[in-house]
Amino acid sequence: MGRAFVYVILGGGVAAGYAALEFVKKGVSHGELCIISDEPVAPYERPALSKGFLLPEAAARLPSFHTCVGANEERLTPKWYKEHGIELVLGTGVKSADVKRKTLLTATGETISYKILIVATGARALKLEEFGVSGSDAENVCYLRDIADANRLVNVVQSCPGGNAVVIGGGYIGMECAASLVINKINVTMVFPEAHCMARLFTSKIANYYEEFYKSRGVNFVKGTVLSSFDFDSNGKVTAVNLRDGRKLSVDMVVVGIGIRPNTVLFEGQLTLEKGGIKVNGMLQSSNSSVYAIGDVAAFPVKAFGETRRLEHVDSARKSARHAVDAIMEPDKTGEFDYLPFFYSRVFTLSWQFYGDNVGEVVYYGDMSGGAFGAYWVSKGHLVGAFLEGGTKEEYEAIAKATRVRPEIEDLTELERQGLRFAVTV
Ligand code: FAD
Ligand code: NAD
Ligand code: ISD
Repeated sequence: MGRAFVYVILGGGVAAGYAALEFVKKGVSHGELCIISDEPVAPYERPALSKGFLLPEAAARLPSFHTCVGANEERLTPKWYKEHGIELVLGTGVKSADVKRKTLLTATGETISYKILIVATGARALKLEEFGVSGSDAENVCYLRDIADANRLVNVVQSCPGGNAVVIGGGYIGMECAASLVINKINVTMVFPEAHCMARLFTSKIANYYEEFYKSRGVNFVKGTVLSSFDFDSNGKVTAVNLRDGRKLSVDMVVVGIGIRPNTVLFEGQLTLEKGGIKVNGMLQSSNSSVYAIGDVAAFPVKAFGETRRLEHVDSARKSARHAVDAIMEPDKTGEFDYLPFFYSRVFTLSWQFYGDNVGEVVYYGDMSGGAFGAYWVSKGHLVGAFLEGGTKEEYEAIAKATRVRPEIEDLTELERQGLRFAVTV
């Protein structure tokens, strides 16, 4: 038993939604495209889960944040897919893939065949067990990757009003969830192994600004140590977090954000992998010419840096999706993907954007005592990265443009003196 499609998108997250819209814009025919997702809902804007979804009042709920509203485009509801003749196979995991035969086997036992496959399987949250700690299954320990996790997190927050939470991890999930918990009047302690938060991107000076802001909102920081075990009550609920430095923190709930792993397992031994993801070329095409990869799972050449990168951000998912579809539908008109890495976050009243690469020397500018501030990264005599907190739309566009242009920088002191003005005049 099986069905056959011209195009199959495996995975139903951000990249899948943006790919579907692009297929329709490029004139895909009814019955040609199928999306298979193990999530029970149509593609949605995952970033909403750690922000609007967690608000105590007027929280975002589906269908309001189906893709592609995050990029101010059409909102693709299940009705939209139906109207455009796109088969949405939801709540259905794919258990195996055979890229030679061009088939996928679903958990329901159906074989779905394709001419072109787009792998958009994203990533899974790393579990504490992978770091030697048990307790992920406890009812008050939360992860956050999908809508089921987000619903669970909301229920746990509501079960302990005014309670104590420990947030494990000082990356994106840790920072955004800690802020959302504070807004929900939960007392938060963040625990992470590094010397400062957001260690993959922020310098210690930038991190210090955010940590001080969080402290002013009541967040405690325990840095340079990790969780060693949990204490449980007789119902299996976590009551305390034991840290490797010997401290014990009493808790009502725990949120864990300790990184992700791309979902490549179906393709191991079948496609070339790199940087933990599926290696693709500038057309997002893998080592098998009938298979493309987009979003978090794709390791693609970033032209500006002359190397292959795997990015874990929504803008990259959206744009790699569009580019892959263009490459499939209009190969003669489509050049190589030329992507400028873009990351952002919004917490409390704060909002930052970063473009490019955080390598080389750092030049700070602006007002860290409350106004807009930022930093430039300069490597091999060129501007390669730019960060801005509290900018206007025009200012963010300016740092994006400046980073793309990669102007030569001769004098770091002059760059510091000009500050944001430098980007605006590039
Ligand atoms: P995903 O959106 O994760 O989609 C993958 C899909 O594939 C999922 O539906 C999954 O269930 C499905 N799938 C996987 N394996 C199978 C299988 N075998 N069979 C069937 N289906 C399968 N980035 C930003 O830049 N800014 C933000 O503010 C931001 N906020 C975020 C907040 C949260 C809570 C999270 C978790 C991520 C956030 N990100 C943010 C990252 C961003 O959401 C991801 O980069 C983006 O979702 C990647 O898109 P994707 O389509 O590659 O993967
Ligand atoms: P992350 O990579 O941003 O951060 C992981 C954090 O885990 C590290 O900063 C570190 O503090 C911590 N850590 C590592 N090993 C640990 C250990 N043994 N014990 C305790 N802590 C440990 O990953 P994340 O925060 O889990 O986010 C998951 C994914 O979601 C990422 O791909 C991220 O890009 C994405 N996301 C992005 C945004 C955004 O772009 N605004 C927001 C939310 C989530
Ligand atoms: O990019 C994003 C983001 O940060 C969100 O919260 O997309 C979502 C949507 O704006 C939610 O509607």
